[in-house]
Amino acid sequence: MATSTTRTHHDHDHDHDAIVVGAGFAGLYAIHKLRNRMGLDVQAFDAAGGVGGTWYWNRYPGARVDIESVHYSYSFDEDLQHEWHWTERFCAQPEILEYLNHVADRFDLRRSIGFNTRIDAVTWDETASRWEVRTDDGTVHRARYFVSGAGTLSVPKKPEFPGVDTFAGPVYMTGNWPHEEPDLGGKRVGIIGVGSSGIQAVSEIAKTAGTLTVFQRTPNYATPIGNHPTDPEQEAREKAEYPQLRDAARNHFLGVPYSDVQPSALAVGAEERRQVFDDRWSRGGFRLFIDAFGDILFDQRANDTVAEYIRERIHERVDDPETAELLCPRDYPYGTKRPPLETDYYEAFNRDNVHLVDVKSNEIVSVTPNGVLLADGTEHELDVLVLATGFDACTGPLLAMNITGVGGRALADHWADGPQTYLGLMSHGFPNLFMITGPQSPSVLYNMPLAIEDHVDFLGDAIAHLSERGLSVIEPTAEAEAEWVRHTNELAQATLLPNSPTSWYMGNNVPGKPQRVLVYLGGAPAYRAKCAEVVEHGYEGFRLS
Ligand code: N01
Repeated sequence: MATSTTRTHHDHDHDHDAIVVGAGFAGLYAIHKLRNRMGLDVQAFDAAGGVGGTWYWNRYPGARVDIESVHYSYSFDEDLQHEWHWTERFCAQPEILEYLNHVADRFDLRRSIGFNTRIDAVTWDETASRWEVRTDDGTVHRARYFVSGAGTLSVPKKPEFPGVDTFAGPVYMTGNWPHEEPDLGGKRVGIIGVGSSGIQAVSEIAKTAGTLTVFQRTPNYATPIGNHPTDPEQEAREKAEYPQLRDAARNHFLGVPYSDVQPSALAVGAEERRQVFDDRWSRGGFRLFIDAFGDILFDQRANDTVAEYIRERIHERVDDPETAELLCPRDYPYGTKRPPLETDYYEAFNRDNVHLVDVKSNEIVSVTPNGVLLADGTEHELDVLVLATGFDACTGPLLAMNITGVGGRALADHWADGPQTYLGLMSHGFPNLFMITGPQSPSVLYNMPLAIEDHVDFLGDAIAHLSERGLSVIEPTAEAEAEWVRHTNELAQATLLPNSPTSWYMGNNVPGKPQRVLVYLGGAPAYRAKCAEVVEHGYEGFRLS
């Protein structure tokens, strides 16, 4: 596996057709599409020392995909999907990183990427109709098109705990885990946060730490992932059926070829419902969510049935009833925070070395040199502190680049009350700036590699459409954008999502962030149909010039 740790700028030539941000799933496919398939001059940048994006940074113990690897992979190249072998149903981070390195080498993408390079400012030059992009080494690059593959969950939330800098031991963030695996053996480890990252990390760290103290504010509805080594016969079957599987995935709400959703949890009797949940529980994966009954995200009473089922199962798995009850979510609907998938998470709390601390009733007031101090004066002494406190999702990665559009208007000002986009792909006043899996697109609710391919194909086709007509600028109209924002908000209001007090889907996990839905909730098929219609109608809602 080749990696690059040096800067690889093309100092002799800073003018490009397209600048791409990121070398994760999104950036890599964007380079391939625009450079290899369309023949454009492309320069990409990534702050990391190698490819991988989220899979480069999130190296914490237990980091693993939660969509089956056979589906969570690129579909753009037949040979690639046939030659690659996934060793497990849900692969761990090192294997996904290896896959992305393989893709970078196989399609010769690395030479277009400036690694260890962060983008400081992105400014629209109205006279030249080009983007000027300043990197952290002071270099300015220019390009007709700016394509952000900066990710949705790539800016970790700033630690909110006073005194965190005074802690005597190391502080590790799950979203920026050290490359040299820290030795947690025998140490007193504390972890704050029980989202998908915290839950995956707890299961693993519990095995080696001397003690593991889990600081939980809001319990989560975690369900079994059901991981196992790849079955060779199933793999052969899936490879033979890949075109149909991909097609079925793109036609499913979540972008996975699950197909057995029933309309309503309330239309069946308790016994039948239980059988459905038992079946989903034993098979593992995301099937318990939307795929069991179509109304779980929309009807509180339907949602209550799955929530109660999960609480029962938590009580069955955790020996101490008080700990079990503390682990049971009770005050928000299932699925309104992204449900984590787990292996032996609840069993970790049956170990003598693992302690659960409720920091909702007894808040964290600060981090001290010795550990974590709670409101009642209890100090938990620690050698190592792990922050699994989440991300400034969806908008954070774009706003971090200091983007300024037409008339010197900052994207931060345009989005002061929440993101405003058309199709989650572009914003009015920011011509030729494409956001792969941007806010208000299905993004994280649509199997990411496929969501990414759809967006890159859309923007590639749009660029080709312009160039075939001797045009060079595409920008959504203010009206189309306002209507899309209205539509995405309306869709969210029809679901239970706004009922979660701290969900990154709604932006309310970050203090001070505008509370607006950050994802499109109409599902992948409806979204894809809308994008196709826009193209069929000559890029309806966009102004081309
Ligand atoms: O972040 P989160 P994450 N005091 O926001 C707690 C993807 N992902 O990194 O709920 C105390 O979900 C916070 O508590 P609360 C996936 O899309 C996928 O875990 O705000 N606690 C919560 O418990 C996922 O949804 C995988 O009360 C504080 C936790 O920190 C997304 O990334 C694996 C706090 C944050 O949970 C984000 O997951 C990992 C405070 N001040 C991630 N601030 C896969 O399986 C925050 N918390 C593929």
